[in-house]
Parts: sequence; structure tokens; C-alpha cells
Amino acid sequence: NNLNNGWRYHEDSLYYISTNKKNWQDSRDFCSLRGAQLVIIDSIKEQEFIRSLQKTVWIGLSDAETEGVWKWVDGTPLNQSFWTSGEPNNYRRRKEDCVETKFYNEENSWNDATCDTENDWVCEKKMS
Ligand code: 2F8
Ligand code: CA
Repeated sequence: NNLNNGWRYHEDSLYYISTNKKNWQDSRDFCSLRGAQLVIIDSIKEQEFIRSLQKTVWIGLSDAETEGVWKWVDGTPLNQSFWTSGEPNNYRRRKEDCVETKFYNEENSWNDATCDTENDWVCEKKMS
């Protein structure tokens, strides 16, 4: 619906769904250079929308500033979360400070991953 250079409207936001991969910071920069942000998931509906893309994508959540304190790229703290069971885990004591949504067959799809991992990403521009 309304496909335009990869941007599309859904509910009250305009989203960009990438067709290539970048690390978390480069994905974040891509979005901000276009007046958007890495997607901030703040409802089950939005979580479902992101899962419906059926691929693993970066979202705008990290604990790079303070380990264990998850914050959205707009500065707001994490309220409702959709971690896969066992996550976040800093897997094998690696520094996993950035969050991806894995395309698992379950609603809870978030995983903390190393920020230099290359993933697709989703930008969001709120319209309301
Ligand atoms: O088993 C969960 C585990 O899977 C991967 O590590 C094997 C993920 N690593 C990356 O995506 C880089 C871990 O983050 C994840 O916890
Ligand atoms: Ca992890």
C-alpha cells in the first residue's frame, strides 16, 4: 500500500523498509538523514506489523549508554517489551547493545545483538 521509494504508510506512521543491510549505527543515520528514526515499537499492533515483514530488522532500541538500561532512540525508556525468551542475554558475554526483531514464529521476537551485525532495518516517521 502506497509504496514510494520504499516508504509506506501504516496506521499513523510512515515507514521505510530497507532492502539491504547495515549495522545499527549506519541504519540509525540512514533514518535520521531522512527526517525519520529507527522504528520505535510502542504497541502490540506495531510489533505485529514489524513481524509481518517476515525478516530480521534493526529497531531503535539499545543499551549502549548504560548497560542493562534499554532506551529508544528518541530518549524514552522501554515500557512494553517483546523479548524472545532468554533475551536479552549478551550472548557468550559479548557486548550485545542493539536490538533486532528476529523473524521467529512467535510474537516475542526481540533479540539483543552486537551493533556491528548487518541487518535490514525499519525507519519510522510519526504522522500524528
Ligand atoms: O541463541 C540466541 C542467540 O543467537 C545468536 O547467537 C548465536 C545471537 N547472536 C547474534 O545475532 C549476533 C544472540 O544474540 C542470541 O542471543
Ligand atoms: Ca542476544
